[in-house]
Amino acid sequence: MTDGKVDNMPVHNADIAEIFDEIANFLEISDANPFRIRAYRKAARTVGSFPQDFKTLIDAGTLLPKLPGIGTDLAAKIHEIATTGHCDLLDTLRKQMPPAVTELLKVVGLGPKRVQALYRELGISTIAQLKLAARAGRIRTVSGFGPKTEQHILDALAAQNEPEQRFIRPIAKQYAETLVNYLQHSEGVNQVMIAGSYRRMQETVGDLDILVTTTADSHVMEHFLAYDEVRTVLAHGATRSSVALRSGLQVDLRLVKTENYGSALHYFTGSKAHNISIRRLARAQGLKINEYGVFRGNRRIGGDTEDSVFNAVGLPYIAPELREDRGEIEAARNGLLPNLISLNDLRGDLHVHTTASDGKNNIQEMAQAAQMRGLQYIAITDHSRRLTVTHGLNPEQLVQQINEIDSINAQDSNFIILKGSEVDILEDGTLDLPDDILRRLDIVIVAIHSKLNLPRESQTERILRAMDNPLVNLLAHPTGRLMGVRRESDIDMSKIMRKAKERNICLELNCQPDRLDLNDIYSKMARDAGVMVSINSDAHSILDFNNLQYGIGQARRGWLEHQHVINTLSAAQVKKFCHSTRMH
Ligand code: DGT
Ligand code: CA
Ligand code: CA
Repeated sequence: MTDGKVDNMPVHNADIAEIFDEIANFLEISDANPFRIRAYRKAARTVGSFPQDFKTLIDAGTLLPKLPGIGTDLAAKIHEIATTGHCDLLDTLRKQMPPAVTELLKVVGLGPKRVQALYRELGISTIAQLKLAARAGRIRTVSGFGPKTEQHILDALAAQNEPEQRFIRPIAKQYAETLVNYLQHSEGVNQVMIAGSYRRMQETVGDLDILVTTTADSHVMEHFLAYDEVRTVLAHGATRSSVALRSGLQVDLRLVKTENYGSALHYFTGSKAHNISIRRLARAQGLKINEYGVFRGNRRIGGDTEDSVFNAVGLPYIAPELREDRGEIEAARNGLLPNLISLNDLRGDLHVHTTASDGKNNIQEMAQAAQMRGLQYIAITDHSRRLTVTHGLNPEQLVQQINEIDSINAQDSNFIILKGSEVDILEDGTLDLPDDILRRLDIVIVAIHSKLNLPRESQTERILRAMDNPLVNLLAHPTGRLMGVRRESDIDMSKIMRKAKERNICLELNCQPDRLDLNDIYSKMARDAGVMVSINSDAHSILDFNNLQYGIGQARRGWLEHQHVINTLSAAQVKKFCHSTRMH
């Protein structure tokens, strides 16, 4: 997994510890002397928690300190691993084992004792054999195994074969936050940080990558494995472990040293493509980068903070959301990194539903909830009549709502409610409400909700035709995708963008976590095309304003700055913008 290894990366105590642990595993499987096995286990712990780098000591010609439980034989092995990155004994043991045993050990989390028992009693040495035996109920016949363990093995195997299950952010967040909180309460823990796609604010998360720094004698690894929510331990080592939670979410936990924290965080934040480009840049400058630091020869010149990693290769800090190798390194080099939008920049929300259509709260409740989140205005944009399942409004009902909003606004000048509608685009591209009523609104949103599978050309034409109506201000959830339910509609986005630019129509970045539509790529496309984006909750209840954070995450991945987003403007400016394109 760590392609850094081929870079001839410096050997650290953690690597030595890992090799000792692996040796102990193999010794255990091959029925070696228990004292010898224990000696390696103990050495792994001692080496892993030793505060100075053995490799550095050896390179400096310093004699290795005397350590409890480390005799001449083990000291020689430390020396061997530190200088070569390998251990002959491990290589020999590995060769003596059927190759799949390593796989059994790693993946199923059976532990050496059990792997050995299965090997000896049932001749199981491959995953396929293990699966057959478990299905046939033969595992439970081995002493020390019961039906429960057998089921556990079947579950673990099934989990491996499942098509990759990705979690949308709010779900991942829920599991991540409780776990982080749990880890933070473990003794001796300093920092707990989630890296990977989660930190890059990706719309879905494959697994969580958690980094932890600790004081010397922390038992955070044991604490992690003992977490209530752990269903299966997939791998267990001195410095890295992987588990599957009951939810199915996989978590990788890595213990890193405080002085390596920055480089480890950078490495495990990724993306992989970004890392590769950064390393290429480093190489061109005669430097080497891996999760342990930035090196010139054997000298370490950065890695305690992420800043130091970027600075070592001559770059300013790059926000995690941008790290996709989509031009961020070049932008950083040229001083052209975007000043990314943040949640605080939003002054209003232009897409909000109420009980008048399919929302759960009335106008005042929605307004109050938005105000409590620091917003200055919302646009009430209930569905139009065509959407009968949502109790869409007919012209009379919309007029009634317009009057109601006027009277609410008259009572309270601290918060502004804009009058709007989410008008359905009919199949022929005409709108579901007549112009004379749309003209009375502050903002007109259009969207398709039916016939989402039209062929590309007709779908695109349909939307373009709607956008040609001079009263239209905003195209909501442009692609119509619903993660886990349906793919995006087949539309020619560059044509839509061109029309939006020409007609000064905003494209929505809908913040519902299973929509996040526009996505990151399209958001950046809008930015590049000079099309304004509107980051809207599409709230159907007071709780939904909480979703704005996910839209902001996506917007940041799309390089958006506050000036690219219409609802960073004041209510008056938004009204003006919306009316500026109307022909009277
Ligand atoms: P995910 O989990 O599928 O949502 O996406 P990530 O980005 O979290 O990917 P993951 O969990 O496989 O790995 C976490 C980070 O570790 C990844 O973003 C970059 C780093 N990484 C993993 N494998 C490699 C590798 O082979 N080479 C490099 N350069 N970096 C890697
Ligand atoms: Ca991940
Ligand atoms: Ca991972």
